[in-house]
Amino acid sequence: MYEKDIIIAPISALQGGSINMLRLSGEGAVECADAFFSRDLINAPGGRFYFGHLQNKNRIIDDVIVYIFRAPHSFTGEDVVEISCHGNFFITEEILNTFIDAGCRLAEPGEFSRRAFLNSKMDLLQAEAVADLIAAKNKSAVKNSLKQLHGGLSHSIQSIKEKLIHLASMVELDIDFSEEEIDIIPYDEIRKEIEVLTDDLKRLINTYHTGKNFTSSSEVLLLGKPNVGKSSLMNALINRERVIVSGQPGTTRDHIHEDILIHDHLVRLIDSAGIRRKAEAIEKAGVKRSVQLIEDAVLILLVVDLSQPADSDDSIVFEQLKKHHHKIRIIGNKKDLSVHPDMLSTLEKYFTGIPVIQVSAREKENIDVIHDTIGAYLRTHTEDHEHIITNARHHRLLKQCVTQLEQTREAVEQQLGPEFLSVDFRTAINYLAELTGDVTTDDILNHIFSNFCIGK
Ligand SMILES: Nc1nc2c(ncn2[C@@H]2O[C@H](COP(=O)(O)OP(=O)(O)OP(=O)(O)O)[C@@H](O)[C@H]2O)c(=O)[nH]1
Ligand SMILES: [Mg+2]
Repeated sequence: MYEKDIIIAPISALQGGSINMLRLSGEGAVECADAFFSRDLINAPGGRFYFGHLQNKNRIIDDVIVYIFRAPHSFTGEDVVEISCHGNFFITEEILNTFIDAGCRLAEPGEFSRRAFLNSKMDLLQAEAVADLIAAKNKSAVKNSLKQLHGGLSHSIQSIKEKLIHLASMVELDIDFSEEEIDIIPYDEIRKEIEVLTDDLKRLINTYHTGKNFTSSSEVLLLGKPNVGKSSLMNALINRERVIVSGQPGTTRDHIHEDILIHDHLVRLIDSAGIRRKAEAIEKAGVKRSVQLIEDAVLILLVVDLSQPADSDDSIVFEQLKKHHHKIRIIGNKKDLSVHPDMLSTLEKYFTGIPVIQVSAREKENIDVIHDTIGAYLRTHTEDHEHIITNARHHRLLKQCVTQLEQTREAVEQQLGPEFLSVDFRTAINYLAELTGDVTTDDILNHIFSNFCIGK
C-alpha cells in the first residue's frame, strides 16, 4: 500500500490559457479545501461544482470553481478536489503554496495515475495510456491511446493470458495424476494452441514500428544524389524558404528538419545531404548520416532529376534503397524541363511497380500530390491494426513472452514432462502479468510513473 497523504499539482498548462486547474487527492482533501473556501464543502455532495472564492487569512486569492469527487468515484479512487482559477501564474502559485503550507505535498510525476492504478481504477496498460494520450502526435495515436485507456489492449492481453493459464493447468493436471500414470497431456493440441498465441503476440509486436511514431513525429526523409532539388522540395512542402538552394552540387551538408502537419499526422520532414561518390570531407559526414536516416525513416521520398539520364551517383542511391522498397515513394523533380526516358526506365528496373510522381519544385507543380501521398502512406500504416504497441516496455515484455513460448513449443515437441512445461508456461504468463501490472514491484512502478509529467 501507499501513504494516502494529500497530494496537489497543477493539472493544466500554467501559462497561456484563461483558466488554470489544480487537483488535490487523498484522505481529507475535501476538508483541506474547505478550510480555504468561502462555502461549506464538508457536507457538500460529490459530483458537483461549487462557485465561491479561495481565501487565506481573510484575504481573497481568487474567484474559483471547485469540483468535488468523493472516494471511490474519482480518477484516483480517493477524495479529489479540482480547483479552477483564473489562468494566471501568480494566482496558481499562491493557491499551490497555500495548500502546501497547510500540509499537502506537491505530487510527484505521474502520482495521480499511480494512485489510480494502486486503487484498481485501471490496470498498468490503461495508466500508461493516459500519458500516451496526452503525448499523441496524430489522430490515429489519439484513437489508439483512447482504445488502450478504455481497456482494449488489456482485454486482448488478458485473453491471451487466460488461454496460457488454461494450457498451464492442462499440464499441471498431469503432474497431479502422474502417479496413476495416466497420460493426459495432449501434446499436439497444446503445440497448435501455442503457435496461434505466438502469432497473435507477434502481430502485436510488429505494430511497434508504427507505434513509435505515435508519441513522436513520423520521420519522412528526402533522399537523392546532389542537385536533384531535395532542398527546393523541402521548401515547397513546408511553403517557406527554410533551406538554402543552389545550383552547386553538395549545397546541403547536414540534414535539416522541420515539423509540419500533413493530413492530421505530425511529420518531421528531413532534408538530407545529397549522396554521391566524390563527396568532400564535410559532405561525407553528412552522407554517412543520410545512411542512418534511411534506417530510421518511416517513409523515404527518393528524389530524382527527371530531365537527366540516371548516372552512377543515382545508382549509388538506388542500390542503397533496394532493400527498403516497402517504404519508398519516388519523386521525379524538374518536370518543367524535359523528361528523360532513360531515368524512367532505370527507375522501373530498380523499383518495379513504384510509380514516379512527377513534380516541379521550382514551379510548385504537384506539391499537393506529395502531401497526399505522405498522408495516405501514414494513414494506411496506422489504421489497419486493432491495437498498436507504442511503448518500449510493452514491446520488451511481449518479445520476452514470445521467446519463452517458442522455447515452450520446442519442449512440447520433445514431449518433455509436465514439471518442465509448467515452469515454462508460468514464466510466459508472468511476462503478461507484468505488462498489465498484475505482478509488479515498486522499482518498476517508479520507473514507469517517473516518465509522466507532474499533474498526471
Ligand atoms: N528547373 C528546375 N530546377 C530546379 C527545380 N528544383 C530545383 N531546381 C534547381 O536545382 C538546383 C539544385 O536544387 P537544390 O534544391 O539545392 O538541390 P539539392 O538536391 O538539395 O542539392 P544538394 O543539397 O546539393 O544535395 C537549384 O539550382 C534549383 O534552383 C525544378 O523543379 N525545376
Ligand atoms: Mg540541398
